[in-house]
Amino acid sequence: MKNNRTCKLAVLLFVVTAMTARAQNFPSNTDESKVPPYTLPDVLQMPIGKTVINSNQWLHAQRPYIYHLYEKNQFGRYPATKTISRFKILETDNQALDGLATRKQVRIYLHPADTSVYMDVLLYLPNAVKTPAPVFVAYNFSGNHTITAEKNVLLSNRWMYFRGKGVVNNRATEAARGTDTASWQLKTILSKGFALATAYYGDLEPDTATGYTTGIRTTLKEVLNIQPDEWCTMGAWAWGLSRIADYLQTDKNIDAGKIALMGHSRLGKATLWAGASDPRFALIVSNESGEGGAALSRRWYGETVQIITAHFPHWFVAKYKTYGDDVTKLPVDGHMLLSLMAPRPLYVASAVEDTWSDPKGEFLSAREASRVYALFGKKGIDTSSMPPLNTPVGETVRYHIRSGKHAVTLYDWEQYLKFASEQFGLRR
Ligand code: GTR
Repeated sequence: MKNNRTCKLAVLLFVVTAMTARAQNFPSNTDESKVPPYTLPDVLQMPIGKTVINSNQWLHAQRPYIYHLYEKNQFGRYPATKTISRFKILETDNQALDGLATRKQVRIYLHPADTSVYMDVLLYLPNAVKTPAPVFVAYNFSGNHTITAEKNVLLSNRWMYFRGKGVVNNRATEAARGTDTASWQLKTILSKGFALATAYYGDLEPDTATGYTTGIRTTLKEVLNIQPDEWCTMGAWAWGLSRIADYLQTDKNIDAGKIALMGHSRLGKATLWAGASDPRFALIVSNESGEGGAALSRRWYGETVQIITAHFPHWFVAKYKTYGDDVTKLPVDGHMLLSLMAPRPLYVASAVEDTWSDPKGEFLSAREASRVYALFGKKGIDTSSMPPLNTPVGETVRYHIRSGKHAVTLYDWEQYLKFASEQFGLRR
């Protein structure tokens, strides 16, 4: 009888322990007092044991080493291309937005023969700027037609992940036109003298686990000589940003030396990988990119590697998922991804209610990456405590935490435009 009870107790204890271990593995934490201590890999520590002491060592040894770690563990290979894109101007209006801008819609054909493989770029150029304009490049989440109410902007016929207003059976309808103007602040961007180039991220690959079967990882497999599992959805999206840069370099109204990249959330992660992979992007903005982007995976707060790879297995290469159980084995962390932007200006932004992206982790990551900027004589973020709300800090690396939710707001754009004007040496 006693033995029996002991046995039952032992079984119960085992089950409880197993459940607790599992619960500790899986959940996310949003209680700062529960964040356990952690140690980040030292971004300046070379594999041969030495510490990087100058920009030359960084550029020629440490940076390629860290970039390779990202290829291997998180994003896969970034296929090289011999400018395969062809461009077709589908539409132009030099009196768009009541004369404020010239609108162009450009189709970028990505396949040498198959004309069904393309992405459509919506470009607004500021009419008041008579010289080639600096430009912000940023993907949109639900089609070019959502960023403005202008009637002539082509309605995307692609599959839509987000089922917002006007999306029926995962396809856009006319009712979706202009439904996301708040995230874009077109008039502000243009009146500050910047152009804006945007494209729908789903033009490259639908945002699902099987999206690769119809996306560029399949349609361009032979052209780019890369198998779908050698890269990932994030990689495909990032690569598409480089194709936008290909076009912008050919447009005489654009200053190709002043191409800034901005990305929000999942597209912020893709943006950071594009910034790391393509030096033509002269300035990079991460808006609440969170886990797998600017945030620190080793800091147990908000989304985790385990959660993100369970929900979005296609976003990263399969290897990334293997670190879910023990993130200390991951050879990289968010600060190392940010460091790959150096010495180019970098803006990292969070929102206070967006705990899922771990604002503090994003801040600490930007601060840590600033050590690399110091090698170039550039000042990044040198304060160790989080700044107050709505108070940007830092110079070549800048950070803010905004009041409010996970979004891109007018406040965010105002900071990015000011930052880009300063960093590009423009008087705006
Ligand atoms: C969430 C995801 C985040 C972030 C976000 C978004 O569901 O967990 O990593 O990328 O989506 O893109 O809106």
